Amino acid sequence: MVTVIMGSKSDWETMRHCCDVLTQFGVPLEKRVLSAHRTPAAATEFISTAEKRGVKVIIAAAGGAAHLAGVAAAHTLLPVLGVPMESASLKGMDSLLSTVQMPGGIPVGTLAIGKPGATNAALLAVAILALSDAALRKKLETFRAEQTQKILDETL
Ligand code: RP5
Repeated sequence: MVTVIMGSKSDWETMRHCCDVLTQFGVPLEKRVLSAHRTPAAATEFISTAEKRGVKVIIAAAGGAAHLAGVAAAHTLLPVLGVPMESASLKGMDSLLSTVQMPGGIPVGTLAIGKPGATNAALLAVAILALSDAALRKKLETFRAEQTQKILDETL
């Protein structure tokens, strides 16, 4: 199972793409709005208990002073993938830097800003899970082959 958390419901329009990809691969997921700043106790409780619920990968999206992925990583040994949300004032550069610039010792695998990052977080989670799931690996191979063929078939 994969956990997808986001700092605000306003992140959902972007993060729905992440959940759509996980669903497309048949990966069970749980999704919640939880904030490192607005709901710190609930966020840490949810993250700390994720492994016991059978979660294997955590995807955390936040924008602005985006601390959710870092806080998540501090509270679990599970791999944490961070998705910086595109912010109105700084176009997501604030989110990107505050997600990616973790101190050595507590890693967050940071993806691209916005929709590409949301999609790729799901694909990276699938790749991690596929290391120990042959059926999922097959689905990933098929996805890549179809994607390649789609590009090769493009006409202009
Ligand atoms: C962050 O602040 C959220 O992840 C969101 O990207 C940003 C803005 O949140 P709202 O003011 O739209 O709730 O915590």
